[in-house]
Amino acid sequence: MKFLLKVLRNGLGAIIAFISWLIPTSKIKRASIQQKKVDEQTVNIELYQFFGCPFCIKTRRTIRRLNLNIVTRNAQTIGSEFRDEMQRETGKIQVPCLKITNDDEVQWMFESSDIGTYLNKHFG
Ligand SMILES: N[C@@H](CCC(=O)N[C@@H](CS)C(=O)NCC(=O)O)C(=O)O
Repeated sequence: MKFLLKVLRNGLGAIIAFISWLIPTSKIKRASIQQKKVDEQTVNIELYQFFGCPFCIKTRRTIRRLNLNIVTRNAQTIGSEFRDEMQRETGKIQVPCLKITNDDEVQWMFESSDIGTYLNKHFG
C-alpha cells in the first residue's frame, strides 16, 4: 500500500513537472554585466528539492522566471548525500528548502512562499 502511494505520488509529480515544462515562462532579461553580478550573488544558493513536488515546481518556475543560476539538490532519495545533510543540519526533511551560505554562516529557508518572496525581493 505504501509502495503504491509512493508510485502514485511520484507519477502525479512527474505529470505536474511535465505540464509545468510545457507552460512557457517569460524570463527576466538582464544586460550581461548585470547577469554576471546576479550569478555571483547566487553562487552560494542551493535549492534542496524533490523533482515532482508541486511546491518545488513552483519554486523552480520562480527561479527560471528570475533567470537565476541556482543549483538544485535532490533531497528525495533516501540515504543520499543531500537528504542526509538536510536531516542532519535542520532536523527534518521538507522541500523546497533554500540553503544560503555566507562565509561560515548557513541559512536554511523553508516554505515555498517565503522562498519566492526572498528571491523576488533580491533578484526581481
Ligand atoms: N508549506 C510547504 C509545503 C511543502 C511540502 O509539503 N513539501 C513536501 C513535499 S511536496 C515535503 O517536504 N515532504 C517531506 C517528505 O515527503 O519527506 C511549502 O509551501 O513549501
